[in-house]
Amino acid sequence: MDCCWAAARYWRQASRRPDNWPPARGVPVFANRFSARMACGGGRFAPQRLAYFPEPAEAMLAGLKHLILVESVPPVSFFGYPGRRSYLAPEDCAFHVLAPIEGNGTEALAALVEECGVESYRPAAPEIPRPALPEGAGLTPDTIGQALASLLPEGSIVSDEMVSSGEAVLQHLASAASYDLLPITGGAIGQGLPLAMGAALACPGRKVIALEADGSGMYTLQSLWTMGAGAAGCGDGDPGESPLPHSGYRDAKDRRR
Ligand SMILES: Cc1ncc(C[n+]2csc(CCOP(=O)(O)OP(=O)(O)O)c2C)c(N)n1
Repeated sequence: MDCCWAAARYWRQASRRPDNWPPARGVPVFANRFSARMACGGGRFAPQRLAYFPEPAEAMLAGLKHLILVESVPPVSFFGYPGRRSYLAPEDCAFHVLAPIEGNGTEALAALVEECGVESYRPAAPEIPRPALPEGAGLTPDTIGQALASLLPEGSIVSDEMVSSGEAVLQHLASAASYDLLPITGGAIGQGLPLAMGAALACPGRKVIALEADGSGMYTLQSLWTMGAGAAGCGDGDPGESPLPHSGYRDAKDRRR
């Protein structure tokens, strides 16, 4: 499960009933930037994912005195930078483990809700209208995000290795249909394309979309061949879609004739 998800659900319940649980108002809910999978879109509450780079991540956590960890560990930078602390939260921030990383965050949060005397219920996901396609605009991270939010099929899987373009694209997907986000899980680049290929093999009925930065993609270009050659029934032009200028391999098409 995604810990912040559950936290968000209960927090939203509390925030809808401000008279019942005033201390819960305004509590920020963060999601681990490096969680391997996160359910998103479909009108779900979207916890703030910590930024990829340490400077903006530190700015997001600045001033926090307490961080409650639910199936998570204290957030650290993805690289050890000389002269910088690895921990992203302020030095005087206290960590409280509500559920350890191998624990059951859902149960822990449910127990917390009960302890606080707040009625528990699962709010219905609101209907969010799909945004219109951008018209006559150039290809930018914003227009890619808008187009995806408009067209993403329900239940899609998105492999995200956009690096510095990521936030600009993903901010638009809050209004997309329900999808699973598979982000890069650390500083070592090159995972996005093979991850998309693996997801397509594992979930043949679902649309898999690889959002790939060009520099990162160069580390594992072989995946494009695997996709283009239609490996394991994932061919026919639908193993994964990439905004990289890739319109198919003529050689692979010729071989299929
Ligand atoms: C395996 C590995 N080798 C080298 C690096 C160093 N590195 C960090 S970012 C980067 C280039 C990323 O370019 P791109 O994917 O186009 O993303 P952008 O920064 O342009 O958004 C490199 C080579 C790394 N992070 N991981």
